[in-house]
Amino acid sequence: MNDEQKLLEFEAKVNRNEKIEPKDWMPEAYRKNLVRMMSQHAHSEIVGMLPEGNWITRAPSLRRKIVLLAKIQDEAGHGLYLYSAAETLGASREEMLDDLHTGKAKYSSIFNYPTLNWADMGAIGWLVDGAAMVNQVSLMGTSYGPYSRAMVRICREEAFHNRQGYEIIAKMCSGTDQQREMAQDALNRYWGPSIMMFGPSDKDSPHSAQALKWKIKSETNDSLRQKFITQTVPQAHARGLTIPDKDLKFNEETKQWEYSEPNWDEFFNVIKGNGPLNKLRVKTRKDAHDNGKWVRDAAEAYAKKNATRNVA
Ligand code: BYC
Repeated sequence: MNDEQKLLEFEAKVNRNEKIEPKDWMPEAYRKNLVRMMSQHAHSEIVGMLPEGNWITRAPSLRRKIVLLAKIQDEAGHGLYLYSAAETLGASREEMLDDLHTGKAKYSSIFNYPTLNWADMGAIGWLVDGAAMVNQVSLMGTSYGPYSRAMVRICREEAFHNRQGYEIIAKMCSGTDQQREMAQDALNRYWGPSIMMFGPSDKDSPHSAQALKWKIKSETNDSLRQKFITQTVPQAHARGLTIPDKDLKFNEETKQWEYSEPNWDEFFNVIKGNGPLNKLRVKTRKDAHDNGKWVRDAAEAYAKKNATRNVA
C-alpha cells in the first residue's frame, strides 16, 4: 500500500471509532500533534503539583493535609501515565522534559498564577480540576488508544479532586464572614484563568480542525468551555457565591449560561511565558529535576545490576 492508501485506511478506522494503537500506521502530523498535546498534558500535571505543594505544610488540619498530599501524589501519577503514553509514539522522556525546562513546550496556563491562601486550594480543586475533568472526559473518546485509556483512570481520580476542592469552598462558605470573603476572593481570581484553560476560542485555535477530523479531540475548545460554565455556575450560586462576570446570564432557550469573552490578551501573554509565575515554575521544576539526578542514576545502576544477575 502506498501512503495515500494507508491514509484512507487510517481515516476509515478513525471514522469507525476504532482506536489507533502504537504499532499501527499513522500520518506523521497525527503523531506529532499527539506528542505535542500529550507531553503538554503531562507537563501540566507535574507543574500543577507546585502551587498545591506550597500548601502541604500549611494545611489547616491533619485531615486536610492527608487529602492534599494524596491529591498531589495522584497528579504525579497522571504525569507518569501521560509521559509513558507519549513514549509509545516514539518521544523520549529526556527530550520531553528538556522541552519543558527550556521553555519550548507549554503547560497549562492556569499554573502560572499564585496560590495566596488556603481558599485557593479549594478553588483549584473545584474550578481547575473541574475544568480539567470536563476536558478529559471528552478526551476519553480520543482516537489514540493509550491516551484514551490513560484518561479513564485519570478522570476517576479527578472526580475526587474536584469534590475535595468543592468541599473546602463549601465549608468556608458556611463559616465566618472572613472565610466566605476568602472563598469569594479565590473565585474572583481563579474564574477567568479557569475558563481560559480550554484554550483560545475556536476561530483562533490553529490545531482544532485537524484534531477534530482525526478525532484526537472530540469537542471544540468553546464547546467544552460552555459545558464547564453551565455546570459550575449553579454550584457557585448554591453556596451564595457570585461569578465575577457582569454579563453572565441564563439563556432560557438554549439552557446555557452566556458569559463575557475571556481576556485573551492576558491568556496569550501567559502562554508566551510572561504570566505572573512562569519563570519561577519552570525554574522550580528544573531544579527538582537536577536535584533528582542521583535518584535516577541509582535506579539505573540498580536496574543494570539486576539485568546482569538475571542473565547469569
Ligand atoms: N495553556 O490550537 P489550540 C490538571 C496553546 S492539568 C497553555 O486550541 P489544542 C491538573 C496550545 O498548546 C490538565 N497553552 O491547541 C494538574 C497551542 O500552542 P502550541 C491539563 C495553551 O492543543 C494538577 C496554542 O495555544 N489538561 O488537570 O488543539 C493540578 C493554540 O491552541 C492552552 C490538558 O493539557 C492553555 N490552557 O487545544 C490540578 C488537556 N490552551 O502547542 C489539575 C490536553 C491552548 O501550538 N490538552 N494552548 O505551541 C488539550 O485538550 C488541548 O491541548 C487544549 C488546547 C484544549 C489545551
